[in-house]
Amino acid sequence: EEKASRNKGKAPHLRPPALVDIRLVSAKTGYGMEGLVSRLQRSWKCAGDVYLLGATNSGKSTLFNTLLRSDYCKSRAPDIIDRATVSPWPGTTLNLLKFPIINPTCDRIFRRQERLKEEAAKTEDQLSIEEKKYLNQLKKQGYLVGRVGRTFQQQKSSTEIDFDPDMLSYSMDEDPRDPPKKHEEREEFTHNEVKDARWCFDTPGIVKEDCVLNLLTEKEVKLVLPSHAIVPRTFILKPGMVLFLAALGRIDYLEGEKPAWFSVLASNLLPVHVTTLSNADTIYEKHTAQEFLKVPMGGEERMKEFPPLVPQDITLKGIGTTEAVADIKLSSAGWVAVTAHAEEELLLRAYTPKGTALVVREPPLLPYISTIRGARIPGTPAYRTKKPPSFVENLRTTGSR
Ligand SMILES: Nc1nc2c(ncn2[C@@H]2O[C@H](COP(=O)(O)OP(=O)(O)O)[C@@H](O)[C@H]2O)c(=O)[nH]1
Ligand SMILES: [Mg+2]
Repeated sequence: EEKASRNKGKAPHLRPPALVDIRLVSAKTGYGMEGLVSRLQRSWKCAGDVYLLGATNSGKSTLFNTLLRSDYCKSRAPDIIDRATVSPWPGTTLNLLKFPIINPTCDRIFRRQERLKEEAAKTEDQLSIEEKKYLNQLKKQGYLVGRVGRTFQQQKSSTEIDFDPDMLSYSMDEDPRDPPKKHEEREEFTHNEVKDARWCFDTPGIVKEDCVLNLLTEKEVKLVLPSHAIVPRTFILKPGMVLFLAALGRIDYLEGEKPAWFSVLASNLLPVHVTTLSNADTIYEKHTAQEFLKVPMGGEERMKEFPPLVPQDITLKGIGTTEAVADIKLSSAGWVAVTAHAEEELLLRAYTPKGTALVVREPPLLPYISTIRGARIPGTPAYRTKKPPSFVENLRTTGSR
């Protein structure tokens, strides 16, 4: 609405183009990717080049790499283009990487649909040993898993006769007279392959000023950015208790009647420590930059250059013991979903390093997250963790699972 009123007076060519679609995907596990490729191909007629834009570490290069090995990219390109550098360190994508986008001709779309149908009819047991192994690896990385494949394979060597009708039919973007090169030769695009090509670009991305990752070393960033599926960790806190997420975030439960649940969604490698208000400051001073709180690392020397934690008071009103009322987002270190008894008023004080963003997200992203927990560990405020099962899209499920 705000956008609409801002754009009202503007000339049509100054208005940002309308949002045409939103997709939930994981470039890392392939979830939703085939759907995204089909959607992008439907826009072929109206689109020119494609740019992947977003904040650093939002996953542009990972998305670029997944698109590179999908039907979105011309079949010769993955062999030629070095895969985009996926790096946890912001700004490492230095040169603009690009690949040529395949022209989705009717014939190609038909063959792609046939392949997708075949894939969806398979069960997990019917996959090859390698595919199964790969799928299990993906399940460790995320809860939503998908499989990304290619319909159009490049002829690999002159002995393998892999009949490709696109090589013989007349097409606008490829010259059928241009024979595929032998594998040993250094591959390069021919003039015909690139002269009318549309390109998909990876970009270095936008640096967010108030992001905690800017304050961290490469080694620290690797611990903070989750490499595996996050296992939610829930704790029950009484008023007067404090929760630390490494030394990057702190939440004090200052006032309230009843205990409340705090579910941490952050890299599994970041320690969570629960203590009391009276011990919190000493713990922070003594253990920050030590093994105990893990990040930042490097002892007193490191802490000299690290900004202090600054507080912000937050009041929340609970909506019941199964549904979180809000997320407290501790910059990019993670977030904590707070679940409290209905009508219960809480006063919290949350901290992030000076200059980094603390955001209260209401409503929360995953309202029922506190219900995914194991049994309470006796004598502690912690519950055993419970890893939710993964879901694989586009595979027929067997009765046994
Ligand atoms: N779970 C998950 N992690 C991702 C996804 N995409 C990227 N990542 C991770 O996020 C980090 C940054 O990704 P990268 O592609 O380098 O981001 P870029 O800076 O936007 O190019 C890496 O550690 C990736 O493994 C995704 O779809 N799911
Ligand atoms: Mg990148």
